Amino acid sequence: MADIPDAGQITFAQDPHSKSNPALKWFREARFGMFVHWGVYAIPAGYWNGKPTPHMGEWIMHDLKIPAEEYKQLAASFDPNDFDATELVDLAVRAGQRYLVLTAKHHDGFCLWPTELTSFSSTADAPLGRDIVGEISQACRERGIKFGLYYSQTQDWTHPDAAGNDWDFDPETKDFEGYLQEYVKPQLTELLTGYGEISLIWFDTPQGITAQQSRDLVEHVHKLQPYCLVNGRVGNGLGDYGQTRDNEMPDEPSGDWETPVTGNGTWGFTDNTEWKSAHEIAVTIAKAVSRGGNVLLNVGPDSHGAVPSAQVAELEAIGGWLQRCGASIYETRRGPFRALEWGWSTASSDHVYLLVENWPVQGDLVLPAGVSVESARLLTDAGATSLGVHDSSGGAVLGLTGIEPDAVLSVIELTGAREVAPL
Ligand code: H79
Repeated sequence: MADIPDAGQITFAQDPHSKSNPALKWFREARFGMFVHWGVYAIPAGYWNGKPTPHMGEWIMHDLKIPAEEYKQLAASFDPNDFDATELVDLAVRAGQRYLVLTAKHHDGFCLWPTELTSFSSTADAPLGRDIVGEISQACRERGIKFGLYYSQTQDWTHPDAAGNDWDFDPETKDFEGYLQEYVKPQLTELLTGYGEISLIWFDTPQGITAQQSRDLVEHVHKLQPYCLVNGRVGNGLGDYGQTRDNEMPDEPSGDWETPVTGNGTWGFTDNTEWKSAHEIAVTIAKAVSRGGNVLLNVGPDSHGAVPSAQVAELEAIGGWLQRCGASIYETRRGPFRALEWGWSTASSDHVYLLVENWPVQGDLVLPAGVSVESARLLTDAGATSLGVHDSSGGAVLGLTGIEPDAVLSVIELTGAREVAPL
C-alpha cells in the first residue's frame, strides 16, 4: 500500500463488465446532496494540546502523528447530547439537497454505529451510546432523502493492518488483504444489512488497492444490495459513477459523475469560518449540472452535532434559490450551449435553462449564433418574469434592460429553443 494515499487521480471509466446500475436514475435526478463529515475529530477541532493541525480537521491524527492509543481516548468525550438527526436532515431538505452521505467510518477508524469489529465507536467507547448511522438513516427515510454511507476502505489509522498509519504500525508487516476480508467486508455487511435501503456506498483514497480487491468490494456491496450505488473511489476504474478529485470541476467529463466540495477549508469541523457563499455554491452546481454531474456539499457538525449558523444561512439561501430555480437543476441534463461567456446551460425535456453569472447591466443577452427561441422567462420567487425576445443577425437576443438579476444566480427558462444535440 502507498504510504500516504491521495484522494485524486480518479478516472471516469466504469467497469465494462457491469451493466449500468438502474439506481443511477435517482442519482441523475437528484443533482445536489449533503456530505456529512462527523466523528471524534470534531472534539479537538483542529488543535492538539494547543498545536494547530496544518490541513483539514479530520486529518489531525495523521498530520500530527498522534499515537492510536492516545487518539482513541477521544471516544470517551464523544457526547453529543443535543444532536438531533431530524434537525440535520431538515437542514438538507431546506437546502434543496436530495441525498445525504454520512461518514460511517473515516480514515481515523471511529465508527458511528454499533459494530462488532471494534469498540472505537459511538456506541461502545462513547458514553451516550448513540447509533448515529441508525438515527440519520431513519430521519432520511422519513423525509424522503436518499441515504448513503462514506466508508474509508484503505486507510484506517487505528487498525494495524490498514493503510495510512506508519507511525504506530510497521508497513512491512501489514496484512492489508486480511484487513479487507476480516474487517472491511464484515463492517460493510453490518451497514448494508442493518439499516434497510442504503442508496450509496462512498469509498475514498483507493490508491494502492488492487483491481481484484476493488472488484471484491463492489461485488460484496451489490450482493447485499444490488441497487446500492458505489462511487468511483472504490478504485481501479470501477464503481457505478465517476468521481472527481475533492473540490474539482472537470471541463469535459463523460458519463455520470459527482464532485465532493467543502463548505469551507475543511471537511471535519474546525474554527475555519471561510464559508462559501450561496452564490459560489450555486455557480458550482450550475457548472456541474451543465456538464452532467452532481455536487455533494459538505457540512462538518461540531462536537455537539451542530452545523455552524453561518453555514446554515448559506445553505438556506441555496435552498431558496432552488425553490425558484430548481427546474434548471433537478432532473435536468447537460445543456446544449457550451463555452458561454456569461454562464452555463442545462436542459429538461421541455426547456433549455440559462444560468447567467455575468448579468448584462444594461441591455441584451445574446444567445449563440443560429439559435431561435419562442419565449423566455426569468425564474423568480413570484413565478417568472417574461423577457422580450428578438432576432438580430447573429441569433436570438433576450432583452434584460430594467430587469433585476437574481440575488444568488439568475436563471432564464427558454421555451421552443431550436434543438441542439447535447455535446
Ligand atoms: O473525506 C475528505 C477528505 O478527508 C478525504 N476526501 C474527502 C472527501 C481525503 N483523503 N485524502 N485526501 C482527502 C487527500 C489528502 C491530502 C492531504 Fe495531506 C492530507 C494533504 C494534507 C493532508 C497527506 C498528508 C498528504 C499530504 C499531507
